[in-house]
Amino acid sequence: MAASALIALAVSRFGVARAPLAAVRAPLVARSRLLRMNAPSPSVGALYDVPVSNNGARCRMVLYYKGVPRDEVAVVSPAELGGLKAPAFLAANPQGKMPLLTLAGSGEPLPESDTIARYLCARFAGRGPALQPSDPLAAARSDRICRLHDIYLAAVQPALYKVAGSAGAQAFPPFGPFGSRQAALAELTSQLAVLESYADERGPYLVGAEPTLADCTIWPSAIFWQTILPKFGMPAEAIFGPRLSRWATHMMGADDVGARVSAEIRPGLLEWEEKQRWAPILGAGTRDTAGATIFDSILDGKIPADVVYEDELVLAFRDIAPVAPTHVLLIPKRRDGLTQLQRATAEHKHVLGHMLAVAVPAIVAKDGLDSYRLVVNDGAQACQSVFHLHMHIIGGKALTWPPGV
Ligand SMILES: N[C@@H](CCC(=O)N[C@@H](CS)C(=O)NCC(=O)O)C(=O)O
Repeated sequence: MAASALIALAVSRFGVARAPLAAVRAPLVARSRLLRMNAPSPSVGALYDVPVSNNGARCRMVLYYKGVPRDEVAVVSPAELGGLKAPAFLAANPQGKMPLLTLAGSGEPLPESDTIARYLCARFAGRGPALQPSDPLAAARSDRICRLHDIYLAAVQPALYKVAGSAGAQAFPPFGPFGSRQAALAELTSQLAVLESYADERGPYLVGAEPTLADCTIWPSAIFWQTILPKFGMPAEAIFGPRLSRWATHMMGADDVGARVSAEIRPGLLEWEEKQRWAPILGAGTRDTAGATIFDSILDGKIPADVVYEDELVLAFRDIAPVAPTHVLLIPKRRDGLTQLQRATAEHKHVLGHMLAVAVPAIVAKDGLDSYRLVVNDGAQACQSVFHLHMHIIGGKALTWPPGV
């Protein structure tokens, strides 16, 4: 790559930092602005990152453990390049994500926190703890935790705080390969059990007596889990088993680097809270404040119903005032704000799709119907009487058209 690194002064939220501002393919306008600043450059590179970023904090922990000063690696906000999705940033990291390390001199961009962390370990090998153990088994134990994080935990991490339908141009939707937030969060908690089994029994670090890349990788995300999972009803004490609980106490109370990164991340999460980040996110706290309906009594078993179908998401039972030989009401078990169809958001896509593509076919098959009508009365004027979304499945006789208008 052509040696085209640019030099600039940057002020990050971590304090004043002098940094080369990316350099590589920055647009000319940014380039001339940066060159005018004429400030000394960090000798190794600039880490584009913000304090709340857990992936970035992995790299910052390496820098902190190794005591790398800001005049060697500066920490710079991506805003200096116009933001993550600005052409100058995308030119260096086409994924539009932080962290990104741009190397001084060559301007070579290194994206991906695991790659950056390993580069920094190698580049500053003689300083601080190795973080990559020389013992092959210890190294493998650290690596398997990093892999667990990046492949299984990180895939569903955005379910903690990203609204559905917000994926945009991102490579992964917030629920990862899962259909719903609930399923993604269930996966996250089951992967935390795997992490618990990988954590060293005695510690105090995840792989024994010394910190490794495993701690740098997991600790920033652990701060997210501890802060956010309780919003989805998971008790704080149930998030980590005994090994991870002991480790988290050590990282927070006895490890300066752990405490420092926590102090960087937590205010960012608090700011998200203050900006109502979780308000539109289904299941984070109580969003559905409408009163209980007769369907809640049926779901609770307090009122008997002639149930024809049930699975983990929905319940179907025969209408007590049938208008045709088959007249079944199909409801989501968790109302989750779906008092009526017009309240549906992208968060409800999974349950709505499940009703149409899984539950309805099963129900009509049971009654041997090859013709039927699905009706959703959406609102009082459309004759909705119970405000808990429901579908009427009507059939078993010749129906007329138009339907009751
Ligand atoms: N696999 C990447 C993931 C990077 C990532 O997801 N970064 C987040 C911040 S922690 C980000 O840039 N999010 C903003 C976005 O995706 O627009 C890594 O480990 O570096």
